[in-house]
Amino acid sequence: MDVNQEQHKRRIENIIRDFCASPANSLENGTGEPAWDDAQVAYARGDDPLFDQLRADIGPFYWTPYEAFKLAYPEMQYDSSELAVICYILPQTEATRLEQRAVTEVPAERWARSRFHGEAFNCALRLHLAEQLTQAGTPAVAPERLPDFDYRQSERFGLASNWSERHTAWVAGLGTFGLSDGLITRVGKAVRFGSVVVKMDLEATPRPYAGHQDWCLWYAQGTCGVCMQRCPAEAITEKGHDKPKCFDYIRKVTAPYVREHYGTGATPCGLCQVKIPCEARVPVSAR
Ligand code: B12
Ligand code: SF4
Ligand code: SF4
Repeated sequence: MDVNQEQHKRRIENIIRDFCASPANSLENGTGEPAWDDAQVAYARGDDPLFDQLRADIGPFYWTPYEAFKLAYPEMQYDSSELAVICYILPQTEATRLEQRAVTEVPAERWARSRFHGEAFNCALRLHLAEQLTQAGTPAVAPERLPDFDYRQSERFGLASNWSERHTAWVAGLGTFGLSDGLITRVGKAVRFGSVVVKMDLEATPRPYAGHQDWCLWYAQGTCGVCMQRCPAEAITEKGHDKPKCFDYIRKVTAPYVREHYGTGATPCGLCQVKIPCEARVPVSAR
């Protein structure tokens, strides 16, 4: 990597690391306990052909990095080769994973807090990173925070957002999809993601996989399927993830439960993200 590239990446990673080390990274449970472990960062090129392929697969409403950037900077002249996408993983802490492993019907308190306060932190991190880069002369935008970010109906995939954090992470080499739909990363599936598009020349992180499901035991070796047993709504089957079933369970059961018992908002569940072989690692051995 040339010196410039190395400097740019170090600066980006320092912004993320410093923000994660701040008191904002909190479960807000009165102990100062952080919501997230150390972030992992990777990069994709704005002109990676996979972004166009995703749009073709998901639907015309889906944003490429070029389109997301255009919404923030409509007057600017640029092409997609001048853009890069910074993707990061925020791993659940061991304490949160341990507590979540013990539950079978509704999420544990730490998990609910990480979905609510931890995602608020993630939203702030997306904006902070974009703002810091923009102030330093490299315009940037967090697509998930754009006013037009929304859900649509994809002909092939049902409910779908116009910017997918985990598809972006897949392009950036961070992981592959599992039977449950969750993206399995080097630090497992019990994580959240964020991303920022920036007008900067950054080398892409190599993708250490060929297929989009390579790191799931079910698809790679025809074994496992443990996430099916973990789902109390029977929303995961041999055919994959039934989104409407999952959505209904979260809206009707887990969201009201956490509101009443923990005083947290948002839509947590994630029982299928722990007590499974891919909880905190890639379960498929390198071949
Ligand atoms: C809408 C949404 C939901 C909805 C609908 C879920 C859904 N769409 O799958 C509901 C409420 C059900 C939900 C539930 C959960 N969610 Co949610 N959700 C989202 C959101 C906002 C948009 C997802 C989306 O529409 N993506 C676009 C569509 C097209 O993607 P998709 O249908 O999932 O993709 C499938 C196909 O495209 C398929 N595929 C088929 N063919 C091909 C071919 C190729 C080449 C590729 C690449 C893919 C592919 O791959 C995917 C998996 O099968 C994202 C945040 C974001 N902006 O990305 C979070 C997000 C996906 N959720 C997340 C989490 C953590 C959860 C929950 C655990 C809740 C919780 N926090 O406790 C559960 C887990 C459900 C599950 N089994 O995965 C994380 C994902 C973590 C992970 N490891 O994957 C995200 C990324 C949020 C974040 N910022 O980190 N979620
Ligand atoms: S629990 Fe097993 S089948 Fe489910 S996503 Fe993880 S590796 Fe794949
Ligand atoms: S988030 Fe909950 S309801 Fe949805 S698939 Fe996972 S375990 Fe099932």
